[in-house]
Amino acid sequence: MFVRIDHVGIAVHDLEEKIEFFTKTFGLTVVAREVNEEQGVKEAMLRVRDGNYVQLLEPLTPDSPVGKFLARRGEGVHHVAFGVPDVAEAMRVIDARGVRLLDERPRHGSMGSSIAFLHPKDVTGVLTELVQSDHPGRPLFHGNNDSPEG
Ligand code: V0V
Ligand code: CO
Repeated sequence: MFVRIDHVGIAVHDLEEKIEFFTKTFGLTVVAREVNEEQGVKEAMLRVRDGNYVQLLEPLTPDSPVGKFLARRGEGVHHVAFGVPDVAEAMRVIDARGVRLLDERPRHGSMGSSIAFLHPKDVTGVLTELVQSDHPGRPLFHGNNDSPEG
């Protein structure tokens, strides 16, 4: 059901400072920025290639998911997000396989996507996100996964 690694979410204290670091150090480009009140984050998507991103996440409040994570563990990888063709269908199948869903229905995610989270304790300690997107910059999958292009 996973068609790509869509993004790696990284918790940061200062979004602007870390955008500067990732763009200057690795030559990545910011392709989207959003404040997501429901998720409690200010975030930026940095493109590695179409469909594959680094997501930098700054908490809006200390009691949000990313705020609590930063207080407990400090900056670092917060979640891994996989692209799926149909998030509602993926949720149904994964739920039936006994993994706890953190969302009852898909939520609004970056660049117009529909997202849902799985409990980290049921995925070997990894907070896992499902992403469905029909954004042109997020193709379902690449025709040839062996030859990355620019
Ligand atoms: C908490 N735990 C984690 C974790 N956060 N483990 C791995 N990765 C993380 N990010 C562990 C924590 O250490 C505890 O383990 C256990 O899970 C239960 O923690 P808790 O005290 O219940 O923690 P809470 O209240 O912080 O809740 C954790 C969860 C929460 C994962 C349930 O953060 C959540 O609902 N997250 C989903 C929404 C989210 O993260 N949104 C921000 C990204 P021990 O100590 O018991 O062993 S928004 C986004 O990605 C967007 C918009 C997008 O992509 O478009
Ligand atoms: Co994410």
